[in-house]
Amino acid sequence: MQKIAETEDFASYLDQMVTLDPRLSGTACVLRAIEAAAIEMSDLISLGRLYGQLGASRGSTNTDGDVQKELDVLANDLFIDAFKGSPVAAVVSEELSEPLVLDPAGHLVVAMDPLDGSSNIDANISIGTIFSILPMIADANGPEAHFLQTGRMQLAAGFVVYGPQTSLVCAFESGPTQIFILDHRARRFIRAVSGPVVGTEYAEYAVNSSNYRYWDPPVQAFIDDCVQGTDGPLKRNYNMRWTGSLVADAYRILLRGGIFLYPGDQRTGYKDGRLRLLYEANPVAFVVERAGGRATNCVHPILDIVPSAIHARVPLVFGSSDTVELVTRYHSDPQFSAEHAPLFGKRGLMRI
Ligand code: AFP
Repeated sequence: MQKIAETEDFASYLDQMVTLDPRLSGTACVLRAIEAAAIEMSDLISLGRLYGQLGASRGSTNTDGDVQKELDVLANDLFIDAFKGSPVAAVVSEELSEPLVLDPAGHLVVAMDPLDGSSNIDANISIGTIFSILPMIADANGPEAHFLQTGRMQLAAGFVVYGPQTSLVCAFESGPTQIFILDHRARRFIRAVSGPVVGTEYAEYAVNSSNYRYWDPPVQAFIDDCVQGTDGPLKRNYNMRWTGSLVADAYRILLRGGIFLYPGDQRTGYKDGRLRLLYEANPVAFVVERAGGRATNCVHPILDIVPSAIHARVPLVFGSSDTVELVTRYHSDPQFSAEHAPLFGKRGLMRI
């Protein structure tokens, strides 16, 4: 096996970041805990049904109202146990209705989706863990208050993709996004991409098109124009991908560009879309922006949004900066959107 330079693994990267800024030692401790738990998760997930009915429902529901899968709860417990050895004062998890207080002497809080994409478990499609590390705030009125900060306050954030490779995507407040791949033989994450750049060359959109009839007109107009390709006003042919797993779509966009949309829609409970601000949109926006991309709620930067509650949802659009800004224009400039509507009033090729 080729000798990997010591400076190229996740542990060495964390050491480098702490050397540059000793105040990050607590954050690095939390990230080491996430790394260890992710390796354990990767082992379990790779066994699939051999380990047990990981995709089986437990009869309980999470804050999404989604039925909890065996692996959802197992992942939640595994990461929370891992945090107990680090300065984490409290955790918000998609699997827990209220913040969980851990170390009262801790100075950090963590928001996480311990297992994102769990409806894909039995289909052997990539799933993931998403994490956001925030500083505690002074004079907070209860544990929840620490989490109601904008995403710009994140000290570090990222996600793990349990796929053909188990990859860890991470960024600190300062410095570019980094991508590490798990070497199962050495049981450590090795740096694979330092400073990925979300390109603008690749015309590809990720959206669940079955919701088309529920979208607001600007989103319909944008997707219509993508579908029309070079025959339409965008003069580009677009490809489409939808994995049903945010981390898989985010990883692909980090590496080759494109745009992801989960907008609000007219379905009950989906006014602000499906994805959660604290532990899905903010961490993804954090790493995408540090890779030169953009992330908005269709109009405003995700990282500027003050959470109204720990499980608040938010419409999410992220990816190549020019395309994200184009979607904003469809929303903010009705004339532009109308001009892009196909002539003769027919709303596009995708009337459903
Ligand atoms: P699950 O964790 O319930 O599978 O949801 C996954 C997810 O939160 C995100 O990873 C996907 O991008 C999105 O939902 C898929 O949503 P739809 O099932 O509505 O397409």
